[in-house]
Amino acid sequence: LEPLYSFMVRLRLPGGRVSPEQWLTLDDNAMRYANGTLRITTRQTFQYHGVFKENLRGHLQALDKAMMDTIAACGDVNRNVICSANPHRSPVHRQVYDLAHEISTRLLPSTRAYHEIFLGEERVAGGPQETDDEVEPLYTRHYLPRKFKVALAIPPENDVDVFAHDVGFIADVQAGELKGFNVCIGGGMGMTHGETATFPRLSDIVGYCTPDRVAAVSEAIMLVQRDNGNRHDRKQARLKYTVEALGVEGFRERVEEYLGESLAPAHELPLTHNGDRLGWYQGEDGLWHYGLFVQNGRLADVDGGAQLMTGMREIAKAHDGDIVLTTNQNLIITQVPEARREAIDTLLADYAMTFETTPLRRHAMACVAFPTCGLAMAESERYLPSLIDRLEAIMHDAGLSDDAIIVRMTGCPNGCARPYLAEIGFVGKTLGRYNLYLGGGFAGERLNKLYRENIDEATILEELTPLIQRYAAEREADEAFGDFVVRAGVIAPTLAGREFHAR
Ligand code: SRM
Ligand code: SF4
Repeated sequence: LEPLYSFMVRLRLPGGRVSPEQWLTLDDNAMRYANGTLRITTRQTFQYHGVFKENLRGHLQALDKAMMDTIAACGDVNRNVICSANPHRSPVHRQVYDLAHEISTRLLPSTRAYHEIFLGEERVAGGPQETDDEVEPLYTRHYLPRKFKVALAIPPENDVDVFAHDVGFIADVQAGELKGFNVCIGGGMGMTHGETATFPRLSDIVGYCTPDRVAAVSEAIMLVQRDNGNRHDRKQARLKYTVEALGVEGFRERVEEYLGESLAPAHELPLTHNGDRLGWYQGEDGLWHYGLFVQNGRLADVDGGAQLMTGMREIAKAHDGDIVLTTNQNLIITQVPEARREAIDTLLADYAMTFETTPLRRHAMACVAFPTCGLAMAESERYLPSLIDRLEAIMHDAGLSDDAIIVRMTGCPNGCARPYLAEIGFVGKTLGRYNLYLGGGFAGERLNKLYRENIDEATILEELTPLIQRYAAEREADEAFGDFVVRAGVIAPTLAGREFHAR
């Protein structure tokens, strides 16, 4: 007899696209092997919670049959590669999605261990497993110092928070043609409360490359990190600290050495906003796409409320197009012909999947935290919706019901919902108490800063009410809340990660 071990299972799903058939497998697995819910993550994939050990193999084998896996979704490897949502929106979106796949495949560990352990593949004696270096040409014996993350954005949208990742690519699109990418290095969110040597950092733009070099550039950056990252202190092991140690120029020069060529000078590629396109919109080929708001990414059937699991199952049965996940924990029902829109609308209504909501809620994100995350210090996914109720009332009273402010919450400082980019960020300290951060940029271009420490809900509302009222009264045309609090001197701007803790 052994303890009742239960696991979180995370898929590798570069660019977040699944077919309706794959959706039905995902749904069936949730019902059969997990807790009956699916969780869309901030990296455009799915997590399952509550998978008992005895169900693990069956679960992964069913995913394998449907051409999905969980390889390298966790660990000191290249993680799920994310890109601006919806490959069906335009040919450029498709090209960028294909590049996300190319990067993912190129940086995938080559070990067959997953296939042997979970899929019943036989280990071949004398095969390449015999020498570790042969098994992992890129990762070699010791893998990376820490996780490694890549994101691709298509301006003007910054839905992926392109500066938050170890590597970011910003697409250069001219007259509908993909010409190349600005290359960014050194982003990351995680930090530890009270340890100022740890900090979130936005990446630096270091150059430009053509689309055919994107995978090679990703690999070169990963190898520089593999060989120069800090392997003594895990809290200093992310690429952002290697960039700090080597200097941006020093890191770039090493990348160019590994690559055997120089990066071209960066282009001017403005990003204007983050967040997702929700509701109906038309792609360049005339087909329609429906962006569905999924609160904090949790698909579940709620008694007397939204039936997102059943509703999406019925949509997957009735729909020919793909379903695409976003990096803001939402999903898109894609490739709907005009004549099928009404049928989709009917299903959305039948299962109460859409509800009137404010821009404030639509832009809010929370990490998982309790009850499944072992690192949580405070509630997040289960608490943020009720805090948004209260913030909505304050926004309403201030005449701002139609305005968006980016609010994000995490249950600990690891930063899984990228809270240090929010205009209003909450980071858990202990049960019921959060650090409050202000001043992030609306387009994901500026970090926020600590405003109040370790405060409960009553104090949060006390602090935010006058600020929101002042914003309503004093803001300039189109001025975002994060920009306003910086201009008004409420908070100092954070211009570099090292300044994050400076008051
Ligand atoms: Fe995360 C660890 C959930 C995106 C930074 N993250 C965890 C773990 C696995 C807890 C653990 O190690 O025991 C969480 C599982 C909770 C649960 O019960 O499901 C967890 N992270 C998540 C997800 C599900 C949050 C969400 O609500 O969507 C996201 C899944 C991503 C995926 O699909 O691959 C998730 N995590 C992120 C992001 C955002 C991103 O990648 O864009 C970050 C910040 C960006 C970054 O990496 O810098 C992030 N997670 C962390 C860290 C801190 C890393 C650091 O550099 O300090 C940890 C802890 C660690 O690695 O030691 C962590
Ligand atoms: Fe868990 Fe912390 Fe990540 Fe939230 S931010 S999911 S509490 S590790």
